[in-house]
Amino acid sequence: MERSQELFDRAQKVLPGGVNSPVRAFRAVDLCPRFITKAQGAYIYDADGKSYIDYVCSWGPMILGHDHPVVREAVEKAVKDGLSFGAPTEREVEMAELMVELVPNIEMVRMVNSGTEAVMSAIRLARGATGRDKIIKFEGCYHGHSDCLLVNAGSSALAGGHPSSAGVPEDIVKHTLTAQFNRLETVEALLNEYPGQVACVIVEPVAANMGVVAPAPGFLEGLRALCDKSGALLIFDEVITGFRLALGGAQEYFGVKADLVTFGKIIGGGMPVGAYCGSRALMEQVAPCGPVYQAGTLSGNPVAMAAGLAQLRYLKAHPEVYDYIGTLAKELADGMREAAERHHAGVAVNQIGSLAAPFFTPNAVTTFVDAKGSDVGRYARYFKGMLERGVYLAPAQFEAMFVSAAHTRQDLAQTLEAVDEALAEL
Ligand code: HOZ
Repeated sequence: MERSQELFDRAQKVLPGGVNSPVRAFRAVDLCPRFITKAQGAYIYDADGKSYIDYVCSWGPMILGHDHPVVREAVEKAVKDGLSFGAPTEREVEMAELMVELVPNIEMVRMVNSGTEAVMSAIRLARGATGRDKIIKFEGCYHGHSDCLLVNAGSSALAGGHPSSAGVPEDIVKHTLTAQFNRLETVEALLNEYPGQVACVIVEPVAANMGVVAPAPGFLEGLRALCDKSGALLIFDEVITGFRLALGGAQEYFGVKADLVTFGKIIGGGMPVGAYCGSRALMEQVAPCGPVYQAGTLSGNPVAMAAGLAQLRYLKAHPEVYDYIGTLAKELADGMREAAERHHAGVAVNQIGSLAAPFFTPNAVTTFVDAKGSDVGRYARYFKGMLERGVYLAPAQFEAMFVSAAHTRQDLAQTLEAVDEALAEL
């Protein structure tokens, strides 16, 4: 750990908290972050030469594992032709065509550079298209760090104890209304309180920034019905679920139609990308077709498009990936539950598709209130135990575990051995 510590000491002098994104600082687990030098398959390697089975997977996009040859070769080839043109390329068209083919209910795509940008732009579009200002989000759901969405947010905003941010004008967040995930009645109440004023309801179809919480049966369908009734648009933030729960994302997995869908890192195969998508009628409200302005020099970047296209084409050609990662995640969750029972650890494990999360509470976790009941101190001790045994988890309770196609049953067995020992130590 000496080299990581040395780098962290240097980093803290020139980067706030020593990092470029708060969760990486390991504050929620009170440790020195591991500085990563390389990654391969299911493993990441730190600056001290230690390897870890990686369940962060760059927060989701490495669904095929790190350094997948198909993605790497596509990037190497693209780099030779130039890094950025600020002009249209054929690859952007191919990428949008593929997304329209794979994702239900979308006809057009606008590429951006991150999930934050995608969601921020989708909200603007929803407001522009409906002529309404208010939006409804869910407590503990995280949609990136744009002003109007940093209200009662999840992820590291929550782990750091600042679910809403300083520097966000009250005038802006007065339009952000907060409901409770899996509590349809809280959405209905807000829509009744502000009739004809809500532009959109935005939801992570699987809440994956408060740990992992699946939608209760009927919840997403209920949101759809409430949106239809009130004239609000339904936005699925699929930054985490997109191309991960299924090739067509949460819309396909749950059979519920969204009006706008946002994607993030996974469509870049590890490169910085995001996108928002919807019907032609909605998307043609965006500049240069319509009055909703949004732009970006690096949007549709040729190298990022090459990486994303390679990954999505691979997923399309290998649908068995979804069965594999889903089965592996289920075995992982079952094994974690068994270990928790063996040690009377009082741990609830949620899993859906290739996403999983343990909560350090004996109670079932189906809402944000339940998730907040987790003992974060115990999570931190568990994290440390796992890290020491070569398993790299999210360094905060309110995040997800991601299983990739590169994880093997051997990795799983090793992980469960570590779980057993780490829980025994608690
Ligand atoms: N929960 C975040 C991604 N959805 C973690 C990534 C970060 O904050 O750096």
